This record gives sequence, C-alpha cells and structure tokens, in this order.
Amino acid sequence: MKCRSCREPAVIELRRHNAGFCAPCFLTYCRNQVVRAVEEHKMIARGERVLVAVSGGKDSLALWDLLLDLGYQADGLYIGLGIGGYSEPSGEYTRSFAEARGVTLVEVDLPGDFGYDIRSGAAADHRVPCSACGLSKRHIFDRAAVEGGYDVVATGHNLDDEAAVLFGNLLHWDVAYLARQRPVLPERDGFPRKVKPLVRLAEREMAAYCVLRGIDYQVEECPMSAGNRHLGYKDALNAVEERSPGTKAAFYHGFLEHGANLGAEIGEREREGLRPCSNCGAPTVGEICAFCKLVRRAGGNPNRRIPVSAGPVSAGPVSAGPVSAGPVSTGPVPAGPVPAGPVSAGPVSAGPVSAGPVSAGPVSAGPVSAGPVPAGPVSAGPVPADAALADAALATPAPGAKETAK
Ligand code: Q46
Ligand code: ZN
Repeated sequence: MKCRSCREPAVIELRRHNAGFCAPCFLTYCRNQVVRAVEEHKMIARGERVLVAVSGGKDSLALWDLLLDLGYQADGLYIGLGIGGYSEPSGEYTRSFAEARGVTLVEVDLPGDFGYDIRSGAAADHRVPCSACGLSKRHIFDRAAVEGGYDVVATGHNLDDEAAVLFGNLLHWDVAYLARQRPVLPERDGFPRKVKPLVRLAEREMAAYCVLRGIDYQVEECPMSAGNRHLGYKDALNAVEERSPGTKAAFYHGFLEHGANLGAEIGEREREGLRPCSNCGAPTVGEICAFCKLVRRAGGNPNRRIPVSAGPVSAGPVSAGPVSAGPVSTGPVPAGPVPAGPVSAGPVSAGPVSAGPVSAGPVSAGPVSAGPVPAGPVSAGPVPADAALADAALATPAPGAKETAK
C-alpha cells in the first residue's frame, strides 16, 4: 500500500478512510484532524491558556504533544490516583514527557494532597472505584483551571471513546447525558470550558501517533477497570467497524450533526439551582459538593490548594475565530499538503522519530515498534483499553450528574 499523500510506502492503513499513510504524512494527518476539530467547534483561540488533563496514557500525551506542536500554550495537569503499581509509572511517563519538552506540569497527588486514594474514597462514599475516580478528576481539573486562570481544559477523548459513550447513552436513552456529550462544553456556571480536540482521531491512530513520535506512555491496564461497561460498548462498536469501516465515525459525527439539541431542555433544568459549595465554592446542586463529601467521608481534607500558578489572563474573546495552524486541507481525509522532501520509505524505525515537519523537540525513545503500524482492527497494536479509559474519565458531566466513563 502506498501513502495517499506522497505515494511512498505506507506504514499505517486507515480503513475508514480507505487510505494508507507514510509516517510523516500520517503525523500531518493527525495534526490536521486536530486543527479541523478545533476550528469546527471553536475549541481554543490563539493566545488562550490551555490546561491539558494528562494521565500518562497515549491519548492525553498525544493530545499534549499535538497542541504544543500546533503552537498552543498548553500546560499539563496530572493527578496521582494512589492506585498501586499503576499510578507511579503513569506519573513517570508524564514527567518524562514534560521534562523532555521543558513544559509546565502541575501535579496533584490524591493521597499526599487530599488524604485519600481511589480505593478508600470509593469505599467511604459507597461508589465503584471509577465513579470516585471520575468525580475526583473532574473536580480537580475544574478547580485547577479556575484557580490557575486557564481559559480551557483539554481532554484526550478520542473518536472511540466518544462513540462508545454515545452508544451507551443511546442504549439506555440517557437523554441528560446526550445533552452533554459535545466536543465543547462552554464555560458557564463556574465551570471552565472543556474541549476534546481528538474527536476526529481513533484510538488506534493515537497509539500509532505515539509510536511514530517516540512518546512513551502507560500501556498497562488500570487494575480497577475490570467490568467497566464502556469496554463492552467499545468491543461491540469495534466488531461493527471491522465489518464496515467508517461506521463509528459516521455514528458519532452524525450525532453531532443531527442530535445537537437532544436533551437540551433537561440540560438547562439541571443548571437551575446551582449554587456554590459551602465548603469549596465549586458549583453544586446541594449544600456541599460531591467531591467534598467524598473526601470528608474518606477522612481526607478537600481544601488543599492545587499548585497552579495563575498566569496572565489571555486577551481576546473566549470563542475567538479560527485557529491558524499551518496547511490544512478540508477533505474527508485532510492530510494536507505534504512536504515534498524525502520520506522514509521503510518501516518506522525505533528511536526518536524524525518526522519532517514535526517540531516538538526531543522525544524520548520509548517502546517504539520497529515494524509498520498494524493496520488491523481498532484493537490491534499497542492500544490498551484502560489507557483510553483513563482519558475517558476526565470529562465533565453537568453538575449533579451520575458517573459515566467520561
Ligand atoms: S483510572 Fe480511574 Fe480509569 Fe482506573 S479507577 Fe477507573 S476511571 S479505570 S479510566
Ligand atoms: Zn466542595
């Protein structure tokens, strides 16, 4: 198979686009998909400060890398969850990434800073671990963004994550969730703006991106992910995608196009009655927010300040116009103009990837496979389901909402 853009040998096949790409053109394709998502949904304006929710998994590190590469001022926030054998290496991957690029990483450690971990918090609050985890992440990212003066929080939800959540919400006709499943949640009611710049890119593509960029990431599954129902939804959609490539993207993007107002009234009603938490000031529907309740029940202290330094307030309107990020094509596979220079003809080599126009500085040589990126079904290749879930747990349901994997 040849690269669709430059006709050199392809290292990855994207069946939903019926196309293959060589390494440099694939990286260009990824960047262009992010630019397109940002522009289409007015996610981030130039000059705005972005806080990237990083978990150490492939999606969030790829997102951070892409945003930096596109010239955004993007800091990272990593939350140590206190999950033995999992959180430590996740933090190390994140730190290595930040150090290699000389970018700002804010770290919060649940046990050290707030006095609980996911297991103890879940037990004390009578929740499943992923519920306690999602609640904690959302609260801390929101608080960090507000206290740090960030304009927007970016999360690494990819196309597979969003399609699986949509599938689950439709299976249960959870209209309130459908109302909130958007690539952009605007800033309002004390919540920061949330954006998902990877919604046009699949999970497997994010793994390939990390391999080609030499980004080391956490590939182990979170030990608490077993039984998460969204994994089942992903499996079901992967089976459909295998038979009919492109279905997943059509499903999700069709929802964005046709289901934009689904549940809007419910969403509005949920926002009524919001008030500041009497302990921490976060918007909540009750006297005390769910995070403060959980931490107190677990014997911790919910009032620890998050070590963000408030940066300069960015100028310009929040939803300012299009982002100019270099050459971007607008077709169904916007690989964009591809540099005519020499393109690696062979398989992706191990070690730091020299990818032509990519300029994000040195990247550590990680577990980069020496062969071509597998072109099989979505689950092929180094795509741990938990890594996607780790990022998928970072989104923000509306206040008072029950937990989802997002
Ligand atoms: S990290 Fe947290 Fe995930 Fe682990 S406890 Fe569940 S939500 S599975 S994405
Ligand atoms: Zn509170």
